[in-house]
Amino acid sequence: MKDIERPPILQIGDLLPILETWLRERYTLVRLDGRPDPEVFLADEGARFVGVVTSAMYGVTAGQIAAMPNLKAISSFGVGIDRIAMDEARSRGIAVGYTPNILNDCVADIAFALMLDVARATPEADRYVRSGEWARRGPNSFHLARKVSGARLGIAGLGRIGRTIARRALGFEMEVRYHSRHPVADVPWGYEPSLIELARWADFLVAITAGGEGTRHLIDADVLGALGPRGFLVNVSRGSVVDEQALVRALVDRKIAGAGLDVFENEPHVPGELLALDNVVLLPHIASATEETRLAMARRTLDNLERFLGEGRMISQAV
Ligand code: NAP
Ligand code: 8YV
Repeated sequence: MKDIERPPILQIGDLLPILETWLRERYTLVRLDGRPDPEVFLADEGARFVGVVTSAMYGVTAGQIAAMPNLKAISSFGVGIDRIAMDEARSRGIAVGYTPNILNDCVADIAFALMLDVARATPEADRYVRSGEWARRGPNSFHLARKVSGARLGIAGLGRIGRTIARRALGFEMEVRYHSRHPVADVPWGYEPSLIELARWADFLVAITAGGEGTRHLIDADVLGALGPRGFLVNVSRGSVVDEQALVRALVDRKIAGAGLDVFENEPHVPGELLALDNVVLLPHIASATEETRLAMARRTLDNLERFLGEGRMISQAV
C-alpha cells in the first residue's frame, strides 16, 4: 500500500502495545529508536512524515521537528508537554495533541496513596512483617506514625489534577489551601500567593504543577525548610519541579518528616541516598499506570491523530 493511503507516522519512544497495534492497522508506522543513528535517519527520511506519535516521557525535540519539514501533527500519550518543543511546533503551526483529564483520577489516587504510605509508614511496616521483626519483637512494637485525616493539605498547582486531589481531601476531612501563579475562580479552597507560606502552613505539600523551565526547582531548600520537620512532601508532577539535591539533604538531615515521590529529576535513576531512607516512598512514575486509564489514554492518542488527519482538529489539542 502506498504512503498516500497509509500516512507515514514516526513513533518516538515506547508506546502501549495496543496503541502500536492500532497505529499499524491504520498508518505506515516507523520507529525512530533502535536505529543505529536516529539523526542520520531523520536527515534522510524526515520529509516523509506527516505525524509523530510519542509520549510524555519521550516528547519531541526542536531538532527532530526541524528535520521533518512536512510534519503537521504530534500526538502525545500523556498530559505533560514539557518534553515537546512547543515553540518550534507553534511557530510551524504543527498541532500538538495530548490526554488531559483522562488521568486525573489515577494521579489523584496515587497522590493519596503516597500521602498515606509515607505518613502511616505502610511500606516500612510491610517490610517489618516480612522480615520477621514483628514476630521477634511482638505486638505493638512498630513505631507510631502520623495521622492523615484532618491534616492540612497544601497543593502546589490547582489545575485539572490538583482540583481532583483537593476534592478527594474532602473525604479525609482535610483543610486545603493551594498555590499557583493565578487564583482559581469558583473553588472553595483558599489561595496562597506565596509557596513558602503554603509550605509553612501545610502538613502535606503536594506538587502537581506543570513541568518545564517555568517550574524548575520551584520546591527548593527554602520551601522544604518552611515545610519543616513535621511536614511531608509528595511529588506527582515532574522531577524537575523539586530541587532533588536539596530534597535529599532535607530528608537525610530530617529537616522534613518524609517524602512520597512518583517522579525524579533523572528517571529512571533515583539518588542512592533515598534508597537507604525509611521516611521516603519511591514509585517508578506510575501515577497514571492503571489498565483503565492507560487504555483510555491510548484511545485518545489515536483519536487525536485520526481526527486531525481527517478533520483538521484534534479532540484534545494543546496548540
Ligand atoms: P494543568 O491543568 O495545566 O495544571 C497545571 C497547574 O500548574 C496549574 O494550576 C497552573 O496554574 C500551575 N502552574 C504552572 N506553572 C506554575 C508556576 N510557575 N508556579 C505555580 N504553579 C504553576 O495540568 P494537569 O492536567 O493538572 O497536570 C499537571 C502536571 O502533572 C502535568 O503537566 C504533568 O507534568 C504531571 N503529571 C504527572 C503524572 C505522573 O505520572 N506522575 C501524570 C499526569 C500528569 P497557573 O497557570 O495559575 O500557575
Ligand atoms: C505517563 C505522565 O507516565 O501524562 C503524563 O504527563 O507523566 C504520565 O501519565 C506518561 O504519559 C507515560 O509516558
